[in-house]
Amino acid sequence: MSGTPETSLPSTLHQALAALLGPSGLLTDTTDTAAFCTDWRALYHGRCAAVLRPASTEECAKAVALCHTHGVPMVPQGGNTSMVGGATPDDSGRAVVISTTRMNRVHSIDHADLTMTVDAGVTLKAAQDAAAAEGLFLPLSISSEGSADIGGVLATNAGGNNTVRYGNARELALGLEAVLPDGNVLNLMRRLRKDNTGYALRQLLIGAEGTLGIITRAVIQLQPAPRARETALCAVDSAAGALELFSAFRKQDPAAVVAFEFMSGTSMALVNRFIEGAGLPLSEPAPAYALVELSSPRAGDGLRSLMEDVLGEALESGLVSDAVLAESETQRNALWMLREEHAEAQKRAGASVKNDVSVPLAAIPALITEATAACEALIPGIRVAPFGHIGDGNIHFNLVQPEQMDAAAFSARDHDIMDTVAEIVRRLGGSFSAEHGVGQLKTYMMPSWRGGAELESMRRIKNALDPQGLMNPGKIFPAA
Ligand code: FAD
Ligand code: 2HG
Ligand code: ZN
Repeated sequence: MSGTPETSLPSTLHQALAALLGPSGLLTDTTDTAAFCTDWRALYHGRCAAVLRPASTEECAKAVALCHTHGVPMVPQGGNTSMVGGATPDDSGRAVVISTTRMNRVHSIDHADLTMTVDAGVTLKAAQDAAAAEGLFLPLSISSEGSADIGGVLATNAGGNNTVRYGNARELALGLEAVLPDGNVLNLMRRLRKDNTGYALRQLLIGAEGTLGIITRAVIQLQPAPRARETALCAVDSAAGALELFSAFRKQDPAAVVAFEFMSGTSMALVNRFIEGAGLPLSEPAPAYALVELSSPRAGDGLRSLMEDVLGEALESGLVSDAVLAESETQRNALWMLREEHAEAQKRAGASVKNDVSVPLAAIPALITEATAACEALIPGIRVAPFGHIGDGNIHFNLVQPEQMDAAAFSARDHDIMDTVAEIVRRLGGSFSAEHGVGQLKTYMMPSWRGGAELESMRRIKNALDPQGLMNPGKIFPAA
């Protein structure tokens, strides 16, 4: 049975969009649009007047210009993996979702410049694979990379598993093209490493969560492919232990460390319980774990001896109680699976509240101890399941509902929990959102965290580029 359009576009707009985008570029049936109106976490269930799927920058620009003329709100969407409801329309049914999935060409790879030129709708995984096929490496890795696309990772300035060595998405983008809220195309596709000619507008679009325009193409910096790689899972007694281990690796060779991830015993136990095929390759469960990866573009770069030296000493001193080194790509994948399935495992464990926070590295042990005590006092039985990119100071301080508690009752406490953790993070000099952004989930935190001149400057920039407030309304900015 086919669904019915819940809301209709103004008929002149509908006709113009149909003529521009064709049948596969314009979806109005609710059975087709429903998936675009719910987020990965199923926190938000919006509605939209239509989903527009332009196949090129030109089509996207014309579609945006038409929506602008008709005063129709637009919600840019890539892989729809936002953790903060960033790509979900509100429930008014007035907005259109503009999906980039049909803009999906890898245009070129330049071996001299070490860059790739890609459309926004190329998934991160497809971009990584295209680079690998040419003996190169795209150094951005996130668990959602099979769905998240280049436009989405740039719009959210995604971080991830290799940020510790190569930086966030922002650091990787040399060029950008975007359609502004009025349909004008901003072409910043210069692939220059040096270019000091006024404001770096591409950096404004990056991390703007779709509130300033729709990213349509980008030039991404690549690296030579790794030829040597060592991966180990280590049992430690605490986050402080993991940090000490991180420091030991960094002292030996900071350039070799391409990932350093933390997993609490509780969060690892959820992976082992809820993810098929997961299994801890250590003699017994530990209070916490570190996953470390070293890599080099030079084969036989002595990484194995670096790994063995550092771990040997750490095992001897008791800093690490047990460790396993990957002896093959299959084993490496199995170790990474234990880390990458954390989000999925927590989703299956029931309702959860996510705090994607960052603090200075030295404050991580205090964050974990203090926030654990505060949350346990707030909701007895709450499951404290932190994990994350400890080498970047970014901990996903996630809380899973008590086993016997009603999921809706737990979710209703989300602000209590977020505020409790946020106050500790604030005291420790951190940020309430390290990599997932603000979206619609965390707009309420903006005035107290970014208020005054900072939020006012953001509003002025928004108003200058989007005076009608049509581009991704309700995101980043709290209602005035
Ligand atoms: P969407 O979810 O579609 O959109 C995200 C935001 O960007 C929205 O505000 C949307 O309006 C905007 N947007 C999307 N495309 C465009 C565009 N072309 N132009 C302008 N604005 C646009 N994030 C991390 O940083 N690090 C992680 O390690 C990480 N791991 C994750 C693991 C899982 C399992 C999941 C579900 C999410 C994870 N995330 C992570 C969050 C999310 O995947 C990232 O933020 C990702 O970058 C979003 O990409 P997307 O294409 O899915 O964007
Ligand atoms: C990760 O690092 C993602 O795996 C998801 O950022 C974090 O589930 C989360 O909170
Ligand atoms: Zn993360």
